[in-house]
Formats: sequence, C-alpha cells, structure tokens
Amino acid sequence: MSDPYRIWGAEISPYSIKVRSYFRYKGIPHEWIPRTAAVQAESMKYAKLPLIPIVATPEDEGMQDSTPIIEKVEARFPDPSIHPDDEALAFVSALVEEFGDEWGNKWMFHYRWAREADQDSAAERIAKSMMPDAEGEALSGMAGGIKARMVDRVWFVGSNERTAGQIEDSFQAAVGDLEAHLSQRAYLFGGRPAFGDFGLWGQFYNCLTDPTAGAILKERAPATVAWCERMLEPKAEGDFESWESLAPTLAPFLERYVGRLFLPWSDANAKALEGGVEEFEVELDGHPWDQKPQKYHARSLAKLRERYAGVTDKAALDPILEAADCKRWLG
Ligand SMILES: N[C@@H](CCC(=O)N[C@@H](CS)C(=O)NCC(=O)O)C(=O)O
Repeated sequence: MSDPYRIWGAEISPYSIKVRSYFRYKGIPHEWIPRTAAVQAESMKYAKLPLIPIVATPEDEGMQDSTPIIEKVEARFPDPSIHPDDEALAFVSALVEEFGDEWGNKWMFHYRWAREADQDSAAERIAKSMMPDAEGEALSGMAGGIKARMVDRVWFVGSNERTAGQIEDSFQAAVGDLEAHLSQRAYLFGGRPAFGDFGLWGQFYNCLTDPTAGAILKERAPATVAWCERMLEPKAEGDFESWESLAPTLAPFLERYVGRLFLPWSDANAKALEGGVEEFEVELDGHPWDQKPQKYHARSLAKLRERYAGVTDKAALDPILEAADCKRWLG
C-alpha cells in the first residue's frame, strides 16, 4: 500500500477541516497532523506560504490552497464524485464552494474577532493548538499575543464599523435561509455532499464553535447544526437532487448572498486591484461597503469566470444564474 496523504491543519482553521472532511468522505488514506509549534518546520517543507492546510502527497509533493487541493485529489480519486452529473448543478455547487471560502469567511472571521468573548475563546484555542502542553502564563501569554494580532487584522476581510451591521444581519438572514433548505435534506445538493458543502461548511462549523455565532446557530438552526456535525464525517445517504427540487430554498440563498453580496463585492475587489487603489467602496444590497482590496480573491474570481466559460451547454445554467443576479458578474 502506498503512503497516506498527510494533512497539517487545525480544528479552528475552516480551510483545514474542509480538506479533512473531503478526505474522510472519499475514504482516501490520510494522516491528520495537528499543526503544533513542534511540527511547523516539517510542514513548511511542503509549503510556499505560511498558511494551513498543507498537504503532502504519497509522492512527497506539497500542496496548498484548499480549492485546488480538492480539485487535484478529485481528479485522482473520482469516485464517489463530489460533482453532480448535471452540468448546471455542478457549476452552482462550485459557486457555493467559492462563496463559502470567500464570503462565508467574512461571516466567520468577523464574528470570531469582533467581541471580547469570541476573541478570548478563539485566541485560547489557537494557542492551545500550537502548544498543546502549555499551561498558565505560557498559554495566556501566547493567547494574548494572538488576540492582539488577530483583532488588529479583522479589517483584512472588510469588517469595520461601517460594515459590521451588514455582515451580522446577512449572517443571521442566511442562517434562516440555510435552515429552511437543510431541514429538507442532509446536504446542500441532496443526499450526498457536493463541492459546495465542503467550502461553506468549513466556515459554518467554525462559527458553531465560537460563542456568539455558535449561539445564533444553536438557538435558531437545528438542521444547520446537524449538517455541521454530519459534515465532520460525511457519508452518502442518497443522490443529488434536481434543480427543480432544490430551487425553492436554494435559489433565494443564491440570490441574497451570492448574487447581491459576494459577486458584486468580488468584482469591485478585482477592479480595485487592477486600478492599484489603496481602498475601495462598493454598494452591496443598498449598503455601503469599504475595505482594502484582498489580493487572493481576484484570482479566485478569475477561476470562477473560467469555470463558467468552460460550461459547454449553458441552457439550463443561465436562467438559474440570471434569476439569482449572478450571471452578469460571470461573463
Ligand atoms: N486560500 C487558502 C486559505 C488558507 C488560510 O487562510 N489559512 C489560515 C487558517 S484558516 C492560516 O493558515 N492562517 C495563518 C495561520 O494559521 O498560521 C485555502 O483555501 O487553503
């Protein structure tokens, strides 16, 4: 038997658990290695950027960035596929995956670092994950350093005094919409997990572990909490559904958060990077949004547009994207 894949990551990192959930679902032999201070140097041999997750293949090659990691591994282990056969649904699932990584992360990151109770909880868990044996002052000193650094970085995802209200209102509305959708099925696209589940779930699961966002989920969204728990070790329970059966509760989610928030934001962010501006402003669903451009996200929008261009028959897809106000941002 060949060596297993190795995944260095952390429970508190949405992109790490996303990749681990994928490997678990596919039944691909892998070793999960908690990224502690002690193994950091070893993991960095396989990394170009100081970010987790980091994956080493059985051939000892390094991989980073959760979306291409899953895409490369999926090409090697196509069964059971995480992509619906229906080309339109497969694109919508990829769009939700990207949405989770990019906009779902704003929800998660904002709630994690906006309030003292969440800051303390996350900083302590990160410190503990880096130094599992540390206690007392060593632990609290490290947690204090992490808290100061991260609170200072929350602006990075666009969270600030002007945007905080919109981030929180849209999260709470999205929880309601997701709940309506997930109370009818085990996964976002039916009886088995799709690409879109992995991306969105990593962020929501981490929200669930934080005091403030976790309380919102536990109070209002039992089916979403059950999905968060199910996705830790996802198993196929049935088939993907058709768009007709998903649409009543998935189409509103696509329109409200992907079409009205994420894609116009992503387009404005990419234009700001092209123009080399320090800060950009865009109106999102009637609210002003301002932030410094985020570099990585322009690449992911370009990839999404490439994926859209690659859909051979758009007859079923375009009406879905048009109705959700997504199409004009994609090509
Ligand atoms: N686009 C990357 C993002 C990875 C990322 O931002 N990872 C965060 C944790 S969730 C990180 O490593 N932050 C620095 C650290 O934890 O040392 C992916 O999808 O894998």
